[in-house]
Amino acid sequence: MKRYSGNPILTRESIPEVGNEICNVSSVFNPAAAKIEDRYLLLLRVQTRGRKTYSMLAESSNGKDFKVIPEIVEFEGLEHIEAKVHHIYDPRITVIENKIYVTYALDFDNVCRIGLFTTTDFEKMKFIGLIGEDDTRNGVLFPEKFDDSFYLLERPNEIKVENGPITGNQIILSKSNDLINWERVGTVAEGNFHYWDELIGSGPPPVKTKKGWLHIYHGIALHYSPVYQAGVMLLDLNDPTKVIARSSQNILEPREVYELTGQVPNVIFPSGLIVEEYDEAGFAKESSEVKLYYGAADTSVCLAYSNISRLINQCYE
Ligand code: BMA
Repeated sequence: MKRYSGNPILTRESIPEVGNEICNVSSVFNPAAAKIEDRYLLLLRVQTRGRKTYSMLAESSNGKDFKVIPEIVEFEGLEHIEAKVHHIYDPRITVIENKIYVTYALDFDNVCRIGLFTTTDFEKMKFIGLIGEDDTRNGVLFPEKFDDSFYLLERPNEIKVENGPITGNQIILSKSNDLINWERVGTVAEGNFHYWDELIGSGPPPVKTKKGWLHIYHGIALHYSPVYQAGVMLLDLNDPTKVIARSSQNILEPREVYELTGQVPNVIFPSGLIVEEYDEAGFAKESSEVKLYYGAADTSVCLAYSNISRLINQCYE
């Protein structure tokens, strides 16, 4: 990937004041992305100095210069959950049959779940339900239904890292025909202990290409302190539990000062992806530019470029 020279594209200074809560915030990071009728949208994770998490929207006409809208995104329907939700964060946006879905991680007392929401305007998120496994994160919906089912990649939290959160080393596939009841289909990929991707989790939603589902994910190397990087894999179009190819090297790793230092150092967290061109059958064009939006050091939002054919080739390297 090639970093945009104007990085970071959003910092704490980009966040306008909203009421008493959003004022001189700590950080903005891990954005979801969508391009809707030529408008580039980023759904932002904004963290206050009280370590409260809010969602805010930024928009742009060129995908580089974003303006943050001075409003807090509202969540509707969470009163149906009995347990206390502490944080709602790390969104991913998927548009399926013209309907906008957003998956978020929801932190409860001792567990993390994936919450599924739908929205028409990004001002209000309507809660659909808690989906996937009982303790899980990094939930990402596929952009289309197949075999009459919705498909979800998720990362069950099964590993406790010293001084860190409960995390995991496998991405699994789940399916549902009503978005409410989900069943595990199987394992898609596992972490490679001793290498750059010891623990893994999905990044943005997979992209349909003629060669397979192209999927960017994060890998964590567990040195003395973890290093988060981005990698890429290609999954079978009909059976995404089959990995066709997976890059042995990362495609983006912390190197710039804004990635090396911050609230959590050494973090590149890929979470939003815009593919500029699709063909008439809905496959991403191999020549299409790709914009990857990522959180840097849990502190700011950055942009990196590539194209579909380079990313596919990288899966085989
Ligand atoms: C993960 C998630 C991400 C975060 C990353 C690095 O466990 O909490 O939101 O960016 O850690 O701190």
